[in-house]
Amino acid sequence: MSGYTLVIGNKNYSSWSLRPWLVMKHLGLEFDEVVIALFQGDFKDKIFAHSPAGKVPILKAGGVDVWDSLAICEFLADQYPDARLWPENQAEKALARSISYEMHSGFFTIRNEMPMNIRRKIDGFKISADCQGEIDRVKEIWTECLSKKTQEGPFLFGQFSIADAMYAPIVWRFNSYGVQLDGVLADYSHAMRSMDIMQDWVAAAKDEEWVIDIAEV
Ligand SMILES: N[C@@H](CCC(=O)N[C@@H](CS)C(=O)NCC(=O)O)C(=O)O
Repeated sequence: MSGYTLVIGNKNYSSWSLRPWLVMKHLGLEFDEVVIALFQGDFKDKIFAHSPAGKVPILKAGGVDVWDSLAICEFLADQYPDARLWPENQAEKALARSISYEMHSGFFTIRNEMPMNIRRKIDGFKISADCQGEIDRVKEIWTECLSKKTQEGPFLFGQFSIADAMYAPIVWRFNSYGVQLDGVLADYSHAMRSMDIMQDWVAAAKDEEWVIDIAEV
């Protein structure tokens, strides 16, 4: 299938947009990108012009529209089975799906208190007890995956998978707000941040001039 368009929000802030964008770049797909500056002017009308759900990201795939980050990732996994966007091993696939859906449906405190803001690097950020609890859960997840993985590679299941895409914004949040990572967790964060496709996203985020005040905590 060709003729993809991915509608996304500001690269500096839109954590949900980053996830399917990374997966599409990882697949090496050619696609058009429509970036909508969120929370500015008639941004909502611009989003509604693409999807009745009124949120980004949205994938337009040759007559098929898919919205919601994880639905887009699942659609791509179905379209490109040979790319193994989920691990092949059934136990690892179940774990990868569980942690991806856990991210998609939870971690509200991290999302609220530590918005993704790729440009930002803050010293002495005060982390609430609730937020610390969620940070500890993320560290537990990463530690479990990295210790159980059966494939070679620096990512949660060895090779890059949808699970890494789902946790990519968390990697940036930990980096921006100074969450300390050691050993294998520090290595994982470094591997994620060093990916060429991630660096391309970061460069574009740094070039953006839009500022969303509520995300500048
Ligand atoms: N569950 C959705 C969440 C999408 C979402 O909340 N997107 C934000 C940007 S990161 C958005 O469109 N915000 C604009 C608004 O809520 O009006 C997904 O996974 O894609």
